[in-house]
Amino acid sequence: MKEFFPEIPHIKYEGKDTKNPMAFRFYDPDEVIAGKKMRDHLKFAVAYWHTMCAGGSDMFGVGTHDKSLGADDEMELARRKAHAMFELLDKLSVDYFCFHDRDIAPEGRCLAESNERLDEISDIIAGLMKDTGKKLLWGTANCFNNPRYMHGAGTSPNADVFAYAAAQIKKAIEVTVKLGGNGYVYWGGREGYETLLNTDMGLELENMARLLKITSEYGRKIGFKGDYYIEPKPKEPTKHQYDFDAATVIGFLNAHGLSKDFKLNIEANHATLAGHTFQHELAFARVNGAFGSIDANMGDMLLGWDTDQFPTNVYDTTTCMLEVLKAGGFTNGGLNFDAKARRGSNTWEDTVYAHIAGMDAFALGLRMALKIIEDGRIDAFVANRYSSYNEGIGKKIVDGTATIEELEAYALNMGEVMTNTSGRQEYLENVFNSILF
Ligand code: XLS
Ligand code: NI
Ligand code: NI
Repeated sequence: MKEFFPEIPHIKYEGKDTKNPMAFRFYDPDEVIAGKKMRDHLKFAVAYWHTMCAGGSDMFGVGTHDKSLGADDEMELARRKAHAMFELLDKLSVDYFCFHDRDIAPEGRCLAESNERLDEISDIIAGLMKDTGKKLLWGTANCFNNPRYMHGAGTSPNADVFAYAAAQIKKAIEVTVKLGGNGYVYWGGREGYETLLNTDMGLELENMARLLKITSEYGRKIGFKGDYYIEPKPKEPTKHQYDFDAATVIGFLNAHGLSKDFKLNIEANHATLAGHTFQHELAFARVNGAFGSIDANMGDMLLGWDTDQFPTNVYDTTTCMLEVLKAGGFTNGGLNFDAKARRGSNTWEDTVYAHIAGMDAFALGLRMALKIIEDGRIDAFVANRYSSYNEGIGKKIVDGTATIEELEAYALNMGEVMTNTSGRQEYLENVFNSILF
């Protein structure tokens, strides 16, 4: 195939002082730090739906970025998009991609035709993967766009819709397995409600679990060895999404016996929509053994929706990479840029600048997170803060050997708690800054 983006060069690492906008300043893919290449620490992925499909349309206007790639029918466009994405992966030194079924191949007139189209395009993608060594971070099914899903997929009141969604997800998992995907994501799409006046919440939640169970078990049967992820989001498109946040999803998975086979895909912008920090969601997943993968983006403090901006906030990328390192790094997961350039940034150069900005912000975040760990002051402070659990009554509490009577006797004898020491938040914030700058 011809080169689609002759105006875009191979993006190289030129170091932090370069003024070349088509270069990395912090991301040096093959540089080894803390025992691993940067590319293996960060495991960047391009999101097919944003990078190859989204043209900038919003509720007030049509697309601004022509992504038709010179094709004049939708299947020809699908073929070209596949080739064009691999050109971008190569030029950006991104090793992974993620897709929804309907991103790679447009929906046909019936499920059978949609499936045939998926077969054709996934053959092309498989060939390109073989030629380039690029990998699939995860696949997923778009069960929210088509009007049939207007009341949800697994949570639709209409059993025919449940059946259709199950069949669509079955095929999406098959394609994921065919492409050697490391993961499969379930984002709730329209699994939620607009009003409880028309909603049987109990049945909807049970059915959502049934859909996860029947499709995930099928994946294992056909040899899917990767991770299943749920991607929490509190609202949008529905007023209340059932997969509200990490805590809600972990509770749901436990309640339905699904926790063994599911981890979480944490998206930065979804965390803030839920009223949490990105780091909170990552930490909550990690301490519950459910940390899996990340949708790397950011929201806007002044806007209450999923703006899906490319991440450029280095505080957030640093605290994110601290959590990733504490989790032992990514296994099957990675950093998927579920992000798009703004509507006014309407050229392929802008798409590339956006990826460079996100990759450099995370590369810098990784470097800073390693410096914070190496410095050791913050970790040492936290360890010391809890040191009362290392001996005496504290040790008995964490070992589970302290009885309630013993705790009462201890408290009566103590009189009053005399040793509550300062949490030193401002000191720690200053240490954090002093390491970064
Ligand atoms: C939407 C979600 C979606 C998932 C994949 O808000 O972020 O893009 O990542 O279905
Ligand atoms: Ni996402
Ligand atoms: Ni999102």
